[in-house]
Amino acid sequence: MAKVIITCAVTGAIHTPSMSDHLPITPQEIAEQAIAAAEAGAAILHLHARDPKDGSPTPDPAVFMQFLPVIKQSTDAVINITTGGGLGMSLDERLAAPLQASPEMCSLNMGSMNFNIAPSAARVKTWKHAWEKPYLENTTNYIFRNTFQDIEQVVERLGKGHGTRFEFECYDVGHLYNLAHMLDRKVVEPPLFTQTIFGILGGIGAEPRNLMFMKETADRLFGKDYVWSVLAAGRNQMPFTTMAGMLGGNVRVGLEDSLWLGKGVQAKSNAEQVAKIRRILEELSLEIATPAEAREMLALKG
Ligand code: KMH
Ligand code: ZN
Repeated sequence: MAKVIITCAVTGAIHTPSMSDHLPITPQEIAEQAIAAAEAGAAILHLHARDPKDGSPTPDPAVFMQFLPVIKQSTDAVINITTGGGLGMSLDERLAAPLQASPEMCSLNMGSMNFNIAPSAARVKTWKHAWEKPYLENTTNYIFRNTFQDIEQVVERLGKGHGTRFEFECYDVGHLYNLAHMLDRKVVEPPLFTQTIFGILGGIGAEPRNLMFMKETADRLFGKDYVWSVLAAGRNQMPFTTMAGMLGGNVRVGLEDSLWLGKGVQAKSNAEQVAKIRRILEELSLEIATPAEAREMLALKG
């Protein structure tokens, strides 16, 4: 059986500082947590940046450059930079840091969608920063824009321009068909690292039958041309990644996707979540892929 690639999504642009004291914000915190996650078993580190002053998501390449070299110096993990960015960023802003850093891997979101994270604001009692509440509430009227032209532009500028390969983010069944369309037209090349995503309000719900359906659809569309991975938001993170492991898939954890370790227990770090899923997978007699093995499985430039 193939080894399991663990991706860790370290901070993201969904959660805000008031939701958890453990969410890494500054370049130093992001670097420290990313390195610890790699030491715990993550072969791939999916990275966003935040404004060190107030924790708001930033596309500023100068901020990315404060932590990317530090992480590269201390780990062999694959660097995967977001092209999704955060609420309100233009495509050019979203591409600025990846184009400067030329990473082995970037995320590529496979369709436009509503993306509502406002419900998670209800749990917050006091706000640390003025931007957080409106940021979350704006998502009731937010369209996460990823048109066919946007997708092709990302592939053109990063894939063709820099040899970057992609984590294809598929939040619903239609996104798998969008990816198949890109494969048919030879816009993208196998192996397709396909991240199927469950439990984002606006995408497919976190129900086991949906996980099976997404897998079966991807099997039908891509056959041997894809490498399957799963992430699920919030409390569904560990159950869904466990199911993925049992079904021969790869997994993504990290504080971008969930602030929790278990019921009522916040994760104190990204490494804690990596260690937990690693423990579960190894208990199931599965082996964890090293960064070198992940590079080979995903045909990365290295
Ligand atoms: N926030 C995740 C559900 C991106 O950065 O491009 C998906 C993601 C998007 O990681
Ligand atoms: Zn992300």
